[in-house]
Amino acid sequence: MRIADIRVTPIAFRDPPLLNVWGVHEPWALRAIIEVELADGRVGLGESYGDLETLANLERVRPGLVGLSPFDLNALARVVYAAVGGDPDVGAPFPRTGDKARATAIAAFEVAFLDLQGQALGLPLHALLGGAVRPRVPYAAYLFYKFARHKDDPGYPADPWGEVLTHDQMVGAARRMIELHGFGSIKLKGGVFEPEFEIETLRALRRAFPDVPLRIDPNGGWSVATTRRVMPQLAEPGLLEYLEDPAGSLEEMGEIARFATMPLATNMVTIAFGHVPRTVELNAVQVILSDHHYWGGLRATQHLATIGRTFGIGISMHSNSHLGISLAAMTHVGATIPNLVYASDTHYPWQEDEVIEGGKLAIRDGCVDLLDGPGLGVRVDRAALARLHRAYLDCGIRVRDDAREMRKYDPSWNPSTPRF
Ligand code: GKR
Ligand code: MG
Repeated sequence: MRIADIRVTPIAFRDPPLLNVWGVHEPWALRAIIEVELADGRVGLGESYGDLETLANLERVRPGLVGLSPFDLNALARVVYAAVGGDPDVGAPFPRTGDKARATAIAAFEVAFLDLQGQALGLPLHALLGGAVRPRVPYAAYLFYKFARHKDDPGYPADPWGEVLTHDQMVGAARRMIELHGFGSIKLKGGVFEPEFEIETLRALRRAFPDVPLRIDPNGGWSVATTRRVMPQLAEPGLLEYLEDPAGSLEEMGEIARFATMPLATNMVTIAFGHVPRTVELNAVQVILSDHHYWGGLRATQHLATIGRTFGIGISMHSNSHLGISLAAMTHVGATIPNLVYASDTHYPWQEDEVIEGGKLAIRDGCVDLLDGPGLGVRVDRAALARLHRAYLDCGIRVRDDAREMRKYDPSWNPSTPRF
């Protein structure tokens, strides 16, 4: 059972004008779809980032994988290390390090290898990963402030969510998302407006949904002093489940942890195994949002969960704009992690395009049910893949740049953090 061919196809799909600390989402989000094919025609699938750096790394790795068995995950890692190289970067700060590039490449192919293993054994991926500990995996309603439409006409109709710039509009968006998908937790993407304004939005959400756990994530947009200033408001009883990445460095998060009255979460300061010792030393975060796409794959996510259990750190999962192959992979691994104690992030409800057969996976009662087909349990829709690849070729975006997009609305926009 040997790998005969590998295809990496960059795609672009429609993305709404969602706001964050760096700017606003562009009309097209990029991903790469990975197909690892055996001589008998069976195909394993992966989904990763579609920026030029990731594509170049995947391309460097690709030829070395032909001829391997999809069961040889250690050989996959060796090929990636040899092809991507780079510094060990242990403890290097966000963003991107050589460590992250290697972990990203391993993850992209590992999911496809595991998909093939599952197909060969007739087992769903969650069974291959040690067995499901829950019948479905919970996700959170991921709310963003947003513009009603993109600045330049992207050639497709505006999204159905409209403008979300006020507290009432945010409550409306939450209501719609909960009606559509039954979410039982809410995450507010912050770092867009003054913290006091965003806390007012949280209070409005709390009034509208008294029992739903709430989180806010300013993506490192607040200074330590600002976080200290607003802590009494954030600490209002029952307001927050956790506070995610108020500040952008591990040391600052450690400082905030000394006066925060709620758990701190991160997908920005602890993003590689090399960051874990310092994280623990500082007690900087109490929740790590894993992301198999850059932690090194599904097995690495399980390793991280074990480390979390060792140090009493809760585990959840982070997301970027993504499609169904990623959601399937997250759901399989999420089902196997006993200490996945928080509903995970997903941008999926914001996405209108899909690359898998049968269209979008369902999120019901805030959860994705386990996929029980062999392997990942999803297949690529070749016509959709060709259409979204065409969109990639046509859209002209090659690297995500939310700041460049924001400068179309505000030419003086400066994305440097902390903003507040
Ligand atoms: O999609 O705008 C966004 C998010 O801000 C994303 O870029 C982050 O990576 O979702 C992420 C987060 O939780 O920080
Ligand atoms: Mg985050």
